[in-house]
Parts: sequence; structure tokens; C-alpha cells
Amino acid sequence: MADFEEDAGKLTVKVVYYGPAQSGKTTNLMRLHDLPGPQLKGEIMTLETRNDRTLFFDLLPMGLRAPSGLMIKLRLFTVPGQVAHDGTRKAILSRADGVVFVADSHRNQTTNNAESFDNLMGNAARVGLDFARLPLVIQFNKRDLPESSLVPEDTIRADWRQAPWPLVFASALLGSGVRETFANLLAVLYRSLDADFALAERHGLDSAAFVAGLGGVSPAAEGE
Ligand SMILES: Nc1nc2c(ncn2[C@@H]2O[C@H](COP(=O)(O)OP(=O)(O)OP(=O)(O)O)[C@@H](O)[C@H]2O)c(=O)[nH]1
Ligand SMILES: [Mg+2]
Repeated sequence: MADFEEDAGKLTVKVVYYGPAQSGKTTNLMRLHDLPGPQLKGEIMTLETRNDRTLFFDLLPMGLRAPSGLMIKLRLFTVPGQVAHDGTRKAILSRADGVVFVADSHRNQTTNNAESFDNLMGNAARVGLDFARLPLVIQFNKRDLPESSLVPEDTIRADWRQAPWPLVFASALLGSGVRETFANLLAVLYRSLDADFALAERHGLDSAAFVAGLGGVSPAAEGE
């Protein structure tokens, strides 16, 4: 659960971008960093990379002050997708309040996506997260690739039809769908935080102000 320091008037919330190697998790964070919007935005930190592949994690801090004065600090992390770094992935996932699963839309990544999603469920259980209640958004990234190498959108929608999570198609490289993904995550995250910390009742912060204050916008406004 998020870290609530009542005396300091501070709530620290953790969101993790999870997914197979090179699906575009770091690129999502870089795009979010470039977008205007959050009330408070820190610098992106990229800790240890080799050949553009994350070895440890990236971190983008941002924040928002609720009308009550409560400071909400949101910390966005990426995990290293490479199979070998499972210990690091587990450590980063620990105590996550929300997850964005970044899948790679390339046809030849279907197995890697499935294995990574299984790995997410397994690691969530290992670190004591209740997966059924975890705020989660699924992003299919790299939609800019040539159509012949993409899994068609209809196929993906059919595959995920039964799933309860929002599904967003994106090209982090071109910047499309990145903010929409984040806004969807913020909306489901708000519901879970409001249930635990009474954000509306005690802090005068509704869902729309939470999403907007952290730089999300409604899906309709996406496209910049
Ligand atoms: N065509 C295309 N390439 C992308 C897209 N997003 C990311 N990439 C490229 O995919 C490669 C990997 O991107 P990263 O953001 O580093 O991927 P990652 O998920 O952080 O990878 P790991 O840290 O190894 O797990 C880079 O060459 C990116 O430029 C996209 O939307 N479309
Ligand atoms: Mg990375």
C-alpha cells in the first residue's frame, strides 16, 4: 500500500512500468517526462543501462498537492525486461500501487509478452500484491511498425476481451497513446487510493483533479 506519513502530510505512491525486454518501458517514461502537465515534475533518472537496455531501473518523480494540503508524490519506475534480471524486477515491483504492462505489438514478441505477463503475476504474488485488486493498464506499444509485422488490433482486442483492465494502443516512439495509458492508470489508481485514504472526503481531491493534476488527460484529448 502507498506510504502515508500523516504528520508530514505526505502520501507516496509507486507505479511500475512492467513488460518484456525492449517493449518500450523506458521510452514511455521519457515521453511522459517531455509532456507538460503535472503540477510538480522531477527529472528522469536512468540508473544503469547498457546498449539502451535497462539494467536496474528508471525513475520519474512527479507530484500534486490536494486542496487539503496533502502532498501526493508519485514515483514512476520501469523494470529491466531482460529475463536475467528477475530479482531486480521483483524488488522494483514490491509495494507497487499500480502497474502499466507494456507489451510489444510485433508478431514475433507474442510469446515474450505472455511470459512477461506470467512473470508479472508470479512476482506480484511473491511480493504480496493482490493481483486481482492491483490497478493495472495494458498497453500494446510499437503500433507504428509496418502492418505486416504487427499483431492486428482486432486480434489483440479479442485475446484480451475477458480481461478487466483498460487496453491502450500506443507508439511511444512517436508519442501517441503514452498519455492516454497514463491517464487510464491514474483513473484506476485513484479509485484504489480513494478507498484507502478517502482522497475525496478528507482531502477534497476528486478523480478528475487527480488525473489532470498529474498530467493525464482524457483519451479524447490525446494525439499531440
Ligand atoms: N518502432 C518503435 N520502436 C520503439 C517504440 N518504443 C520503443 N521503441 C524502441 O525499442 C527499443 C527499446 O526501447 P526501450 O524503451 O529502451 O525498451 P525497454 O522496455 O525499456 O527495454 P528494457 O529496459 O531492456 O526492458 C528502442 O530502440 C526504442 O527506440 C515504438 O513505439 N515503436
Ligand atoms: Mg528500459
